[in-house]
Amino acid sequence: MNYKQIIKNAEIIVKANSGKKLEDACVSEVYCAISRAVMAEIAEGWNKGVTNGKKRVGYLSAEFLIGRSIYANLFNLGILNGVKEELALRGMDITMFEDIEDAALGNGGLGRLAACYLESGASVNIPLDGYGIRYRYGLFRQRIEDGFQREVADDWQKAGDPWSFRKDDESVTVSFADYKVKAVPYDMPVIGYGGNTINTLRLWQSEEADDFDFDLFNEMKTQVIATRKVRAEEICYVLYPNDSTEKGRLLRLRQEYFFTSATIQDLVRKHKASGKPLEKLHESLSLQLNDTHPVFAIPELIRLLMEENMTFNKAFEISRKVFNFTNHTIMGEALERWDMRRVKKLIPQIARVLRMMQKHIEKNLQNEKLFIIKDETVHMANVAIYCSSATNGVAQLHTDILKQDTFKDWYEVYPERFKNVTNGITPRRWLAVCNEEFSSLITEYIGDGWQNNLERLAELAKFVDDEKFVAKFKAMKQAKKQQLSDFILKREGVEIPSNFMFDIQVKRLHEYKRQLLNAFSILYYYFEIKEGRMPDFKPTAFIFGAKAAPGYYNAKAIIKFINCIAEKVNNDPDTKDKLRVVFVSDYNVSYAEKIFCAADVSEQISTAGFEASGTGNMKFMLNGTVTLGTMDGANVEICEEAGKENEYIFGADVEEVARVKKDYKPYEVYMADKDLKRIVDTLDDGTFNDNGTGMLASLKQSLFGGWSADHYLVLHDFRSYIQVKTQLLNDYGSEEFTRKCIINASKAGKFSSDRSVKEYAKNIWKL
Ligand code: 26Q
Repeated sequence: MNYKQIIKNAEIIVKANSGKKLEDACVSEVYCAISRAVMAEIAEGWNKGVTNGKKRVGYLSAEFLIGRSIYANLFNLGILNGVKEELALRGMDITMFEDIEDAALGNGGLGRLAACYLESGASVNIPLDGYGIRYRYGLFRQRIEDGFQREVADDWQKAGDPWSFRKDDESVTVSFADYKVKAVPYDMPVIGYGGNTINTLRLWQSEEADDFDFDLFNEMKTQVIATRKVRAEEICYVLYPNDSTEKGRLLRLRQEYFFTSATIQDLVRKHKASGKPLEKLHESLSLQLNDTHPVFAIPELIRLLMEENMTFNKAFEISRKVFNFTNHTIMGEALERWDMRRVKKLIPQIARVLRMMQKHIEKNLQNEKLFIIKDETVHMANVAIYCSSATNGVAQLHTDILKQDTFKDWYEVYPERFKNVTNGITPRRWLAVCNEEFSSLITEYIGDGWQNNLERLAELAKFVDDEKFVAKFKAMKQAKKQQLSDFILKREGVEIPSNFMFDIQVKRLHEYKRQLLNAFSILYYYFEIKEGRMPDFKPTAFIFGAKAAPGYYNAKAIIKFINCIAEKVNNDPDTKDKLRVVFVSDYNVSYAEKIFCAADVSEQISTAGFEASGTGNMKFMLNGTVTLGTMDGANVEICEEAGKENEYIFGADVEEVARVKKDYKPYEVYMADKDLKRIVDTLDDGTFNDNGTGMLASLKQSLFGGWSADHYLVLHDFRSYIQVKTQLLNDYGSEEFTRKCIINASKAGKFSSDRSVKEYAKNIWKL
């Protein structure tokens, strides 16, 4: 693609829109103009891919955590540097687009995975399209006020949405019992590496079904007019900010049916238009269900096939061949269930199909452990497993747990349906674009080609003892740390010296992810240093980034706790030269791009058995960082690839967790360890002030009280964590440590999402 032409076209667009010269336009005008110029340029090639006769795959997901599109798109088209230079010639800096909001149409791992998979699909030339919801507001933006999280609406389209084409003529109608809405598709191009394949992310927006009713207007019933509009538009109003559960909310049910019905109607209509019989739908279509959120697509497809005069049994068989299901969470409370009375009230046409499915399973399996509906509750995961060809976990350990535990009864009946596909990340966004310094170093030593063949990073192993390479690697890391330090100073007003070790934990805030354990360790080192027991402690900065679900009280308490610790530690003259703590606000994809590449330590410390995979762990590894973690999720495979001796592993493994939980007495652990007791006591002994909310004290209580006291074994794993973390702190700065970092990057090849989507294509979609 000709970048000079793109800029020339952008100049014309700006002139047409505002009469201005490009260099006089504001950031959002330049952004929209360049994006639109690219859209014009790719339009033709984009439409080509859609018409080939082979099987296409739809990735159905309630979330796509896209982040910023402009840099990644320009990069994949091969014009990022060219555009940068052209802008510079006009006195503009391409980093100005950092003012453009992320498209944060997802919560965390599951949504970001969907975005990585689409990018990889296009990059390895797999016909993979995404289908989801065009939320008016994405994941809330986070402000930290006096150490507390406050949520602010995320108006992600503020600068416009130049990466979408609205396709009015492809709208469909979605029917609820009480009203109908129009679903309007907005198509975003998914540009693969090299720009050869462009797939589509189709996001549906809900609007009023009928045109504006003039009779009502004449009668001055404007209230009625407004109500209709609001009722339709509220469906896509906002992304649910919960990344585990959200029990029985009606609007969530509407969202799920809205986008799956629109998607299935759209696909069935296209299939019919192709002239092929619906009996052969599975030969040209596979659909991947990203967790249970899109599972209403199954009864919807059965319903539509039956409307075309197919029998239930036939419709079921075809649907079973079309669908596949990915589970992303082990935790029982995250398994979606809906009260059938609600389903019936809102979408009776779907309630009927679900009942037929229950009859079908009773007749065919006669196994009362396996059901679709039980006690008037529909279990969405069961719908998905029963009416699909494959169910997969997202890391080997996770898949093992699904087979042995979560879906044991299903596994016994359908062992061949259970598969593993370990997650991956796109090396374009998570290395090539976000870490130019490391990218050019890699290319200098092993040449190009690793960008779409990540296994080639293994060739770096040859240079772990090459002094020049090692020195350059260190300089690269130092440069990235300096950049992050500057950014944190600007954004948070906190000084993090770049010669400190950077120990980083960024991910959603959840008790099972154990940010609290990390916080406890900081207090441990704080007391040790303050009281002179650790004279050789190497200066360390502990960096956190996390959003808590707005209603998750303990998670919010942990944010406050970390901020209290930061204030204490950063301002204490006895420790400020050795310890810094910062909780960065509004952690998102764009912040992540600056953070992963600047880390010395990657904290992956979930209670074993609870983190399905993790993908942040892979982003750190790819950028040359060691993992301080438990044997959980994909950490296990990171150890397999890089060698356990190159990571810092601690704590109970899955077996030990099970053993300990049988007779766990957290209060005794606390009483028996005076350092630990002193640390835990800071939650309610007046060390910190939580503005009278009582949040910190109740956080302490959750470690002891009730049936689920210290459910995530924070106290149990504390000593093991401190021991390994202290070893790590000692190793930092040594040749040996740098070696481990480099080995990690060189062994990250497996974790490319190119590998993951190829496995889906071969083992699940059978392309
Ligand atoms: C469910 C019902 C109603 C509202 C919201 C939800 C909901 C939304 C998001 C439930 C769960 C999620 C997100 C789950 C998630 O992100 N899981 C993560 O998936 C990653 C990709 O596979 C894994 O790497 C992580 O280990 C897993 O936690």
